[in-house]
Amino acid sequence: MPAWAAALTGLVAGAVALGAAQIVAGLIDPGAAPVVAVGGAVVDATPAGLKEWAIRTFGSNDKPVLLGGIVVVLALVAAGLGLLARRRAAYGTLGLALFGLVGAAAALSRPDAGVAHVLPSIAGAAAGAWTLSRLTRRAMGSGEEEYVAASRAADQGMGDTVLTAPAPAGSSSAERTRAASLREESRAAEPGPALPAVMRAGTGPGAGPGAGSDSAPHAFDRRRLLTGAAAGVAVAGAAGLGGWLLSGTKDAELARRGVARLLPRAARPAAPIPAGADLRIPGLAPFVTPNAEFYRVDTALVVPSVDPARWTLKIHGLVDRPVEVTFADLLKRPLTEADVTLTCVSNDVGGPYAGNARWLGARLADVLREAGIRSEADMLLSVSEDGWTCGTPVDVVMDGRDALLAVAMNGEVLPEAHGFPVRQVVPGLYGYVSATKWVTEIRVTRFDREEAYWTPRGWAPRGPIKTQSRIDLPRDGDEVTAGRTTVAGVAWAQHRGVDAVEVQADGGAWRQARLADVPGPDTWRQWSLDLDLTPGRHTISVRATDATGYTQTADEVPPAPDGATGHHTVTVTAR
Ligand SMILES: Nc1nc2c(c(=O)[nH]1)N[C@H]1C(S)=C(S)[C@@H](COP(=O)(O)O)O[C@H]1N2
Ligand SMILES: [Mo]
Repeated sequence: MPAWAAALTGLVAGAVALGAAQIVAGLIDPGAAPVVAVGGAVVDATPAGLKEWAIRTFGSNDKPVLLGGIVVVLALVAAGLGLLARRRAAYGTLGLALFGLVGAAAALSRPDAGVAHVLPSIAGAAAGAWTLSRLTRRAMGSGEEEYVAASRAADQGMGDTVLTAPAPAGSSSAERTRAASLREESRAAEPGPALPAVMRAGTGPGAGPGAGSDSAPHAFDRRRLLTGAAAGVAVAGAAGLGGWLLSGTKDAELARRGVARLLPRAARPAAPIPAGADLRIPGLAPFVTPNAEFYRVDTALVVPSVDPARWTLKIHGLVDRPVEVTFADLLKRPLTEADVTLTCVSNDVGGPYAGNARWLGARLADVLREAGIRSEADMLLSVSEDGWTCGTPVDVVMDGRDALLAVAMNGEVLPEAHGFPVRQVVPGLYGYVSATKWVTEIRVTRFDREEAYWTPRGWAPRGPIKTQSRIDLPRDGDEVTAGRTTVAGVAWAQHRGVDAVEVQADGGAWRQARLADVPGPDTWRQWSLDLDLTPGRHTISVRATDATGYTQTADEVPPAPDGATGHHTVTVTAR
């Protein structure tokens, strides 16, 4: 078999393996699909710096990029296995088995894994191995049933067209000669038992009726390989699609719609957002970030799909009365509404990982007090459906701010990507230490006893949000018309509040920007200032002062370990 054909058999076998794995994963848990499981293991094993680089470089495309990269690597390996299998069929089987093992091990290493999670990888490896041998036999014309069919057809006197199948009209005599000489080469190179298994297939025990005849049981047949490959690709595609459909995205969407009808009104509604909170300047981030545009940061390659009917929140550890709250229990509580801006610790100065929403949820402090939280507790280790963990300081949650177990975002049931059915929201803390999505457990504990997900990966155990400001317009590198130019952006210092924003052009004096209204200290604050720009290049910087009187430092530090500092600066050219 020519090299390209061997590589193709490997590729198709790989595709069938992934398709089969996907459909089995669809039945069990989408997170058990080998590509997803390996991806998850890669995410967890990736050094924090590299992960930050990926988030910065690919933004919210980081997950598709990673999954795409894994698929490309798998494709190369699968093609390589096809080539190896050409030397010895067992190599192909062995390689696929090895890959099944890697997939199964990765699936088992996931924090939410059960024993059944090995099944997709095993099914995939088996389907892949079967496909590889089937395709090879088909391409080399040693498939037994073809010969049975052919000889039957011949008996019935309609043989000619069928009998030509193993050496079709399409294959030139040159090709056949080449195949034959390749065969001779490999015989010479590997005598005796080392003969490639494919080559021996026709002559060994159980060889078909056509074996040994000269009608080319071993001749490479391009057309039969290509039709077989096409069938394999179709099967792989159908299985992949089936697995995706099975994987419950539709169920979760239905469940969300069901919950929408149950969503109670707020017992403690938020004050209306002041009319002056949104300056409505084109290019400026709107005061309320629409759900569809809200940034998303998490380690979940597949959005966990949680059935609210089966969801519970277990609260245990340093409490007098451990409880397990159901979704219905939670909705029965008096719900609080709050406008809170979330911010990611890995946001660069001027970066996009901040968003503001109106959340509806039960007050976490009330729930913890009812459970009898003990005085020695200083950390809430919350755990999500997919095993991610987060450590939140108890004093912050208990100090009266709107720390919520949120069920709705901007008047809608929580979107799946933002934690459906329940997530934490704590004003003033970066997301990695507060905003657990798909939360299922809160272990009341101590910082000196437990570590959350990001801590051993180089991030600070505690993460209060640093006072920050951002210029949204003009954007860095923009060309503007000389003369009056509006500069505008947002500033945040959650739970302290923003008291002032100043703008500096070309290193000159700091000038006070006009501040928009805010409903409270927990949201970002829009600001704007009109500058007079002469023709030429200009640098514009911004800094905020929070309600404690602290003014943002100009010192630049990177996001790790506890949040970036420095002034956001843009350079524009006025013409
Ligand atoms: N389950 C889970 N929750 C999580 C995370 C995660 O990786 N897994 N990431 C956190 C981080 S780092 C941030 S910044 C916020 C982002 O919330 P969002 O995606 O709704 O904007 O979610 C937090 N909650
Ligand atoms: Mo984050």
